[in-house]
Amino acid sequence: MPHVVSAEPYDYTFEPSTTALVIIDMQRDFVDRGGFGELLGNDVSPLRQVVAPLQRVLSTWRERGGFVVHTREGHRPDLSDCPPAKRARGNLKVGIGDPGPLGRVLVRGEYGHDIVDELKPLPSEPVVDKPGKGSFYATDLERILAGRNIRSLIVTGVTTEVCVHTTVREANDRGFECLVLSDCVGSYFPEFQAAALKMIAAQGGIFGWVAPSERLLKAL
Ligand code: TIU
Repeated sequence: MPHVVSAEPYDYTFEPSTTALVIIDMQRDFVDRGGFGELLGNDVSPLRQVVAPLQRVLSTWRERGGFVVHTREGHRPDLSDCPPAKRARGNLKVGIGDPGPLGRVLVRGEYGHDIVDELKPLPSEPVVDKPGKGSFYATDLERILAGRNIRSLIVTGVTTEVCVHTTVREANDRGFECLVLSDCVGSYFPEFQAAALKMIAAQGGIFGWVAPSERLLKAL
């Protein structure tokens, strides 16, 4: 049965069996002190605020039997999948691949690279490891979604204007209908958070829809 969420710029309709909850990069490297996000010069505290509302959405979505996909940004330990340009960017003293307070920065298998305990994936939930900001670039996400006939994505995670936006744009071009939950996505910059959400729903929903999570919970 189709569900309707009151959203911007107009109602978002989805069929739960063809919808995935996508949780983007809720990794210690972005959300916790000492990780990649802080090494880039950011205050990570705004990202921590996303955890509690996202936990509520995740538990309700799981209770309803909904499909969940998690992503993680990061690289192979030998960094062979990290473009030198990405590693060099920012002239960081401690950057991608270097040992940091949470282990080697943005490297798969390290403590900082993994998802925070509060949102730990279940064994049945695919975790997509991605080398870029977008979740479709150089990953098998599209195959995973096609295999389940998924056409709609409820998008959450961090950061709003970087990995969330890139993913929504990639998904939109592939024909997915995306609802971004405004309190379940986070940015280090309040002004970017506001602008990024506006950009999604503007122009008749040029990239998709935006709503606070309580509206989704109500529909469920
Ligand atoms: N720096 C920043 O805002 N974000 C990233 O580098 N990656 C993600 O957004 N996941």
